[in-house]
Amino acid sequence: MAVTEKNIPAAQPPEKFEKIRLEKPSTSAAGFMGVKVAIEHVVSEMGVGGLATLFKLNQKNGFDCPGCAWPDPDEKRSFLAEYCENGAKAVAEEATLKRADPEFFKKHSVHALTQWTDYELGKSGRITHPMILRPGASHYEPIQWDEAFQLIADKLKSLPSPDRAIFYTSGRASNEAAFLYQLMIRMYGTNNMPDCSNMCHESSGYALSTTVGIGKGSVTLEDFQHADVILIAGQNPGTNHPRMLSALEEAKAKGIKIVSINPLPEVGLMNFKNPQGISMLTGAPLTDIFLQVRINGDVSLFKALLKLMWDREQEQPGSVFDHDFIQEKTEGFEALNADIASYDAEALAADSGVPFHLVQETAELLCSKKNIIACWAMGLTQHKNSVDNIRELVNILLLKGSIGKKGAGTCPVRGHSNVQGDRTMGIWEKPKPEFLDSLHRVFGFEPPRAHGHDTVSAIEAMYAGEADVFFGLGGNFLSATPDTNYTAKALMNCDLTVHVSTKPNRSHLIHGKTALILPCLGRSEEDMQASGPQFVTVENSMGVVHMSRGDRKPASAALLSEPAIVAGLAKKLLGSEKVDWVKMVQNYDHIRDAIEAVIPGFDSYNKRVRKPGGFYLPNGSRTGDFTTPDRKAHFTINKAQELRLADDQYLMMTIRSHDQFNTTIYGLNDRYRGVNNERRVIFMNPRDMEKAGLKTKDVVNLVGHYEDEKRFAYKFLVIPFDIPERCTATYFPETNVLVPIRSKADHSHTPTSKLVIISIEKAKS
Ligand SMILES: Nc1nc2c(c(=O)[nH]1)N[C@H]1C(S)=C(S)[C@@H](COP(=O)(O)OP(=O)(O)OC[C@H]3O[C@@H](n4cnc5c(=O)[nH]c(N)nc54)[C@H](O)[C@@H]3O)O[C@H]1N2
Ligand SMILES: Nc1nc2c(c(=O)[nH]1)N[C@H]1C(S)=C(S)[C@@H](COP(=O)(O)OP(=O)(O)OC[C@H]3O[C@@H](n4cnc5c(=O)[nH]c(N)nc54)[C@H](O)[C@@H]3O)O[C@H]1N2
Ligand SMILES: [Mo]
Repeated sequence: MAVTEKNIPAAQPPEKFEKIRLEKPSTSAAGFMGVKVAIEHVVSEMGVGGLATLFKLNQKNGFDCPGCAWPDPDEKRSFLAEYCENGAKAVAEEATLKRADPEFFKKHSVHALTQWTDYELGKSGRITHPMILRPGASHYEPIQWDEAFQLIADKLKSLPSPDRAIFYTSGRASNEAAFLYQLMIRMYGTNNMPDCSNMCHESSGYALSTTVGIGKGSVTLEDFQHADVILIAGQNPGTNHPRMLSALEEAKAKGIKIVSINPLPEVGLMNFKNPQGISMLTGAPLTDIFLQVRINGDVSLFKALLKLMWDREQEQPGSVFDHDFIQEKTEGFEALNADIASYDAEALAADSGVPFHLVQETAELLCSKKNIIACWAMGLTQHKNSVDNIRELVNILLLKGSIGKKGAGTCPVRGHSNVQGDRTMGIWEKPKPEFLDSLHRVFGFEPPRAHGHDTVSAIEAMYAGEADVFFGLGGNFLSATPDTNYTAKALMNCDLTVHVSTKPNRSHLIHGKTALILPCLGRSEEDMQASGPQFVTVENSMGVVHMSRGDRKPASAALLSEPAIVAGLAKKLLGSEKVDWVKMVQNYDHIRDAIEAVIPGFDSYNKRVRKPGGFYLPNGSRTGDFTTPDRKAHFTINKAQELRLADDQYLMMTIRSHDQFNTTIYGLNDRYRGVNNERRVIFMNPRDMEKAGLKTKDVVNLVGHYEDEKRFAYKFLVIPFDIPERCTATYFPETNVLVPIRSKADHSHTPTSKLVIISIEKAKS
């Protein structure tokens, strides 16, 4: 077997153990403990004064939570503050009083910092000054903004082709920053705009736009209160979208049924105590039916449900499917109908790992109810057949006519707080021709038409020496992407790597010949420009565009806002003939005017977005107007992925602990899963442990198997857990080293972070 790359230790979190403490997993999420932990985080990072900041979180005149993209209620906002434990952690992390200033970088060499864990790196605090690592130097040193912009512009101008530069975006960038950024990049001449979406909901975007005509979800928060059934597949809201639990709790109180589809009995979904007040449910579980699917068993499960629904429809025609809707609004029913007829529901259920009687019970529910909402996240999107996963869910909704009306529809629950807005603003390597035509019309330049690199192909290009400059607007490219050793080599091949960041991360340490860190303001901070304090705008997971205004004193006087950083570079790179970059940033209303001129749906942007709560963007699938080329919603025929495991092999999913935001590690506890003070763990089924002769806390090495390649992740502690046999779970990003660069989803190219084939070896002590 081929061993792919030698591990580059500096590129990965150090293989050192903390002091693990195991408890029984929690039986309920949030509650008083959630408030306590939130307050502890805020006070330890920001002092007692920090608590006042929480009151502005997600209020109509406050700032948007830098955590997830779950929407705020249109009308009622909770009396305390519209925050959750993990939102509080996100704010504390950004608004920390700790500083990674020039002294910090003088004291610690880049090499020394590589020995720090991601947790330690993040806890060093906010970066205060622009920093440069010159060729061959051991330490970052300060640089003036002007000199930094000139250096980047000179390098970009010297490239033989603009396509030799890569411009990454992470989903926290505001609409204003994202719009200016893509404008600069396209005027420079490339569509090389990989973004975090490529690793996240790209599969949702692809599946939805090709079936229902728009890559975004169709439901609003209000719909949750009018559904009959809410399906939640491959999502852990208790940790990653905690405010969703409040919506689910309200729905539950109305008798709406909740079905969870997950290899893990995630505590938040099973049981939730509202930290904001007295629970409406006296401790009753949220989930009505828990379908403990094996990793990647979803297509089989959905097909089994379809077959059982189909059987009922044959017995009592018209009782299950919505034939008026199918007739009027859809395309492809005949083919799907013929396909379903060939399924064997019991065999499919067996393949999915879910007991047949639970599949029957769920099918029964779906047969008898009309309004279904399907929610999903990374458990469906990060597989080879992730587009099929989502299209199969869409099939269920379409057969029931459960989209385009109140209380029903699609709900891909987005990750980063403005990841959806960034796409709307044109951060995409495959821009639509109409969007480019618009840019041409408004700004009078010829935008590049050829598609650019997505995340995976950008890494491959840098690895192959086909790109010289990497620029990241936010994010942590090295650690968030797959195949850490391969990506490290790719970045190290560059002449110049630049990161616009708030805090130190591993991407600053694995660098090109020259490396720059450009520190920016955070969401909670006041953004003062020539015309006065500015607000920015963001779009949440349900297509609401609204303002976000910070008022804290910036972490350092030397910080620039993201729009100001982009404009500063753009002026040096492109001059001010076609776009007056300085004017754009003096007052962000000018940027919003430009957005209005280019992007449909933003009429009277400046006026409407000043309205508390903002406005909804147009969304055809919400109203049953499917904007596919033939104006129909499309049924699709999908396939389960064929998997063959050797006797000693397992499926591994990489998931988030309760104490992290992606690669930012808030703490070392995964409270709901009962793991404290350690992240280097692998969750296993106790029967698998027994068969493999493994005991709790045994130290193991993980070996990834892909085609004839092997990859290694060293030193993990075995933890027994309620997870299907042959399935295992580890935390991202510690095991990204095992996710093969070439293992990506069909169509969307999302790395298969939820399905890695591994074997487990006892480590030599
Ligand atoms: N606090 C906090 N909030 C966050 C984030 C964070 O890191 N921390 N990250 C943000 C981002 S960018 C995103 S994209 C979202 C991520 O939100 P999630 O998608 O909830 O995050 P993951 O931890 O990746 O969890 C995926 C869930 O899918 C399940 N799963 C894995 N494989 C499968 C499968 O094959 N089938 C099914 N049915 N389920 C499966 C896992 O058990 C887990 O419950 O959260 C956002 N919000
Ligand atoms: N194995 C595995 N890999 C995954 C995933 C998985 O589930 N498993 N999930 C994938 C997903 S869903 C996503 S979205 C990606 C996330 O990929 P990224 O978005 O690239 O990663 P983050 O960890 O969110 O980025 C954190 C860094 O952003 C910077 N930052 C924070 N706030 C700001 C800000 O306001 N402005 C700027 N400019 N910078 C800021 C900080 O310096 C911080 O270190 O990872 C993907 N990778
Ligand atoms: Mo994400």
